[in-house]
Amino acid sequence: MSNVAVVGAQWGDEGKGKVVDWLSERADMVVRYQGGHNAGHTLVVGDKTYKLSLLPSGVVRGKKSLIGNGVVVDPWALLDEIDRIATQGVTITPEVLRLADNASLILPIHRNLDQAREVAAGPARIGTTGRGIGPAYEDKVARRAIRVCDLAEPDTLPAKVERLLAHHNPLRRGLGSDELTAEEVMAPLQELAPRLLPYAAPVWRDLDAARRAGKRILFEGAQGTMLDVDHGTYPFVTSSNTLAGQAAVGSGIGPGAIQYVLGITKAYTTRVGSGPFPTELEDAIGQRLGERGREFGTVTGRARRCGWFDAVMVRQAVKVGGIDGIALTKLDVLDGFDELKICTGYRLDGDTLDHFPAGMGAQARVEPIYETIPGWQESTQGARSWADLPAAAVKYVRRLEELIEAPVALLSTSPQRDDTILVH
Ligand code: 2SA
Ligand code: MG
Repeated sequence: MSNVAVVGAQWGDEGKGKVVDWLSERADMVVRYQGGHNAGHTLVVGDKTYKLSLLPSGVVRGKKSLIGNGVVVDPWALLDEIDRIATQGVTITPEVLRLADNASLILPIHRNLDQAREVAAGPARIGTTGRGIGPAYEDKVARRAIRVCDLAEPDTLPAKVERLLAHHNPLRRGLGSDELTAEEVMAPLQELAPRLLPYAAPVWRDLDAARRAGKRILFEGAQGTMLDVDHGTYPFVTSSNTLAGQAAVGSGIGPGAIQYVLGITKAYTTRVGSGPFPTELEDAIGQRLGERGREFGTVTGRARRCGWFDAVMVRQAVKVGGIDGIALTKLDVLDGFDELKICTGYRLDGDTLDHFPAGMGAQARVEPIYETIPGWQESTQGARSWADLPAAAVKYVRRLEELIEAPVALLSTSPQRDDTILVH
């Protein structure tokens, strides 16, 4: 298996960082292709913990790391992250990190708008990370974004910024913020350009060269399938496509280059932010999952909502995203339960559904149909082989495979990279 795309099969935070790190040892190149610094990937390498948002996880191992055109890049956040990781002993140079010159930038106006809208929405808020992701993608699709390459063309930058402000200033006025001049937007960009531009490159050429040389490329997804702007719980989604199909478009390589899609899923379910969550547990069990699983957002520190494994949702993720195999994480969080529940279908207005409906109202109303299966009392934490697992845990995993219609290819039993079981 050479080129792999790693995607979240739930609502993000499935443990992609660890799996990408595990796989990156065998890869030559790691590529981010969507999202931005709303992502939070935690890597535990020896006694060090790295928290990455925008940088591809390969950087901590010195692998060539590409930020593709499909990513929205807050240049200040990127440079801060480069500085922060340097204090942990990881030096990032333009030889290691390449930033797509055609990637769109997240500017302070995007963050302002994201946060102001969330406040204005009150209880109807999306629960965004407040990083400006949505507004930046809006500007990209509306053809008025400032892109990385624009910083290298100072002559035409003022006109581009004027165009952008013609859209943003009325919005800012409406939300009670100050209007901005082109100069106010441009000056800080011009100041950071000399630090940013050395990383800028047509990364699709690096990918093409790598492909022709038979190098192994790892595509690192952010967020998860149910946060996909098309296939997720719209409008409670992020503003990018999070499925593996996006790996090709968001980096500049043909879809045939992606030879295996690895979906990451927790052995239970979590979600941060608002929106439907059929198997959510607002009781002591949910609390126990959150505590045992240390379920707090990497970026914002928000407590994650927790619930039972939703096999309907993951099966849908397998089908819409072309997932070939699953990496199952955090099985050990389920240790010690007498019994476990798995959602195998939904009930909606007297009907039984085998899929998650598209409508916002229907999504909010579906009720999970559960199957109950025996738990196990032994610890699975740190198990390194299938034989180390209690029989009931093996049964649980096998049942999930049947229900989601995909094999579990990897089993992760702790945040430590080596605590990973290769199943097939
Ligand atoms: P946004 O900021 O526009 O992308 O938010 C829209 C929705 O997408 C969700 N979202 C996420 N959900 C889980 N994890 C994410 N990344 C961080 C992490 C989250 C954090 O990995 O820990 O630190 O809070 C992530 N990014 C976006 C978000 O909750 C909204 O529901
Ligand atoms: Mg995360």
